[in-house]
Amino acid sequence: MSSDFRIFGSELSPYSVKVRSYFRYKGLPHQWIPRSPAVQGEFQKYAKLPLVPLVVTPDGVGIQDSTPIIEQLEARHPDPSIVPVDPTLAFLSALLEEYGDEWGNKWMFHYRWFYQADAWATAERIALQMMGAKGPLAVAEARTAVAERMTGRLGFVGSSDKTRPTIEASFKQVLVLLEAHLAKRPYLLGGRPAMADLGLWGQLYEAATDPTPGAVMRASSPSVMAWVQRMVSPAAQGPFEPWDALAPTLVPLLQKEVGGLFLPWSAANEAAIARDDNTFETSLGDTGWSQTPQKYHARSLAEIRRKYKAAAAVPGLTAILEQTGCLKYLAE
Ligand SMILES: N[C@@H](CCC(=O)N[C@@H](CS)C(=O)NCC(=O)O)C(=O)O
Repeated sequence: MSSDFRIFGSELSPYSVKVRSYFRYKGLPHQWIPRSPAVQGEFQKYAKLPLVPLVVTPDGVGIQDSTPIIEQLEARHPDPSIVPVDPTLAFLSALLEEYGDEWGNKWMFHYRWFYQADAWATAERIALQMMGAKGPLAVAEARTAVAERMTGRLGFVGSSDKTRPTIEASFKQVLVLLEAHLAKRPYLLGGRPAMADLGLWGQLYEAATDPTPGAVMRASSPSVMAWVQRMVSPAAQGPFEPWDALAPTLVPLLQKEVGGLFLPWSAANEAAIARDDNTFETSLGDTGWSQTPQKYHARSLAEIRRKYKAAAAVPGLTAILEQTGCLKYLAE
């Protein structure tokens, strides 16, 4: 049996490239296996859900869902750690990872499938990965099918004519906030990558490869683009920084984005699931939001609350969460 891990993934999947960058940083031997019909039999042997990434360990165990994948591997291969020793930073890193995975996915998915130029370009890349071996006609047919299927899923992440201004304003806002933060350091928490980088980066890496959001990023955010490039194969350049050094440019991100948009959205989504509603309406910032609830997200919100409960006694953490408007959503 091979001593390598196998990652079944896609270059177009933010959660797959997130896991691949983790493996590269840790120096864990692995094979990257693009998902296609040719590997479907092997994929199905180990996958419980039809989702990538799927990691198969050298002893033949399949693991899915990027956050648990990374947490399980981190427990077994602690060095170099992507979790800061300071428990305040460790929690904020997990919170930012969750924000990237869940809210950042809205920017990525919206821009990718809302605009025709992006939908067409991405559908072409997916079709080539899936059907490239079968020739141009199979690729052309797959491209149309992928574009139709994915455009039809825009509502699942909450993208619509109504929510478009909020999603796009948040994307542009986060670029401004990250540009200020990353102008002074290579990674979000200082000299080395953390969970926070992995979650946010997966989404922004994908956005950078799509025509519309990629053009916005290249025109406005050179430090973010340098980080996007760095995170493809991250390397430690120094230690994590202390909170006091990070705070001036990280507090605005936590306040405006995590406490201002992501967590209020999470709470409204959770309340709708509890009521068994088919749709929910809320206001985020200055605009209205409506969508079908996202069931998976209620589970990951519960998980981030569990992490907060475990860290709540850490001196200073609660004050940061209070200051940034996050506490009321986490301390329930
Ligand atoms: N929460 C999961 C999300 C995984 C996920 O949504 N994967 C998508 C691609 S990004 C997928 O496999 N979708 C099914 C498909 O494209 O056929 C994770 O973090 O791994």
